[in-house]
Amino acid sequence: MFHLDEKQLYLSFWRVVTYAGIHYTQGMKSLVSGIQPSGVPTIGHILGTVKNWRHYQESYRCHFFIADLHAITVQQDPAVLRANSLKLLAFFLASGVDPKKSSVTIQSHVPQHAELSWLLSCFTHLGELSRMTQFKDKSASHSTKAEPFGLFAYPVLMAADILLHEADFVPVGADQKQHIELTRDLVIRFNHRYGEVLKMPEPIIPEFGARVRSLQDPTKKMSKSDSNAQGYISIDDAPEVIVKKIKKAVTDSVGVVAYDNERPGISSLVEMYSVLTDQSVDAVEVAYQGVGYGKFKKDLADVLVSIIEPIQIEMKRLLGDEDYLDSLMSAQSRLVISRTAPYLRKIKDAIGLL
Ligand code: AQP
Repeated sequence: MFHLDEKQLYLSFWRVVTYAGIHYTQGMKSLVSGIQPSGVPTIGHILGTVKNWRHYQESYRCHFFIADLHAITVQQDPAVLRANSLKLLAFFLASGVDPKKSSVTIQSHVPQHAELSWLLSCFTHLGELSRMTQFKDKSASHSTKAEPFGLFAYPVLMAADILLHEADFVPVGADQKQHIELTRDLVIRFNHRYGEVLKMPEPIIPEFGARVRSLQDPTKKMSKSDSNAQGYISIDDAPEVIVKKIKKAVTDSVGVVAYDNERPGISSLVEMYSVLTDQSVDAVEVAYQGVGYGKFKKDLADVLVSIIEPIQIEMKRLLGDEDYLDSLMSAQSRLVISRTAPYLRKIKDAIGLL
């Protein structure tokens, strides 16, 4: 597994090539990452994934996508899903994704994702899927036997997303590690049968910020679909809402600003502050020695606002220009379809499909 260490960024510069308006450096390793439009992104998405995308696109051939096919594994209101998908596209761009350097698509606009998912499902064991903790967690909210098959098959579609783009690296939060392991097992199984066709991906999991926790239940991950909006900071939250949510974040009565596994509430806030300000946890602890939670929470809220506000302003501008977003979506999906179709053909040839 790769951790976020500049030294480990694989740089192999040969020469720059331009393909359908996107400038790539030949020989660059590739990287894939996506987010579901199952709600409005949270600070967990910024810290766990998007924060690093801007840097990745300088060093890797990146593909970023809005995982709408994944989102429908849980029931979605059609109008809300459409709005969230566009909002997520604007969020990607406002966070620094540059369509001249990286490709960015809506997953359902590239049918190869779903097609490869079916092919891979024929190599996936039911037992493997039933061991996935995300399936167990999410299916717990359904009445018995009413879980959709798509929720069960979610990791296979995720494997298809990664393998279709021949990704060398996949930056994910710690909760997704099990899905990447399944993808790697599928590569071994498939290649053992058909030769070296699928590329083996490596996860990139940041040591810190890989699992931003709920502000109300710090034993749980912060999630955009949490029924308690006090549990997350969303990209839609106004500055005063952010301040209030952080003020109400669950801590303890010890009153010492420190990272301590026995105190998940304050530890989670310390971790968030350390990642947002690029300081070590030790430095944060020293800076807040003898200072109560009140001052620390105020500073954390200020940092959050300073990061979220510029993204909000840029998102608003982009969402006001639907023509631009529409033409970007069509141009990018055409590009990605033409790039991935020959590789999918190669996979089908290997299996023996005429
Ligand atoms: N709280 C988090 N901390 C760190 N990383 C996170 N990610 C999401 N939440 C956190 C990372 O973002 C990537 C894409 O996530 P996603 O939205 O597609 O799916 P998710 O992980 O299921 O996110 P949510 O917010 O919990 O969505 P819902 O509520 O719809 O299930 C992943 O790499 C993820 O780790």
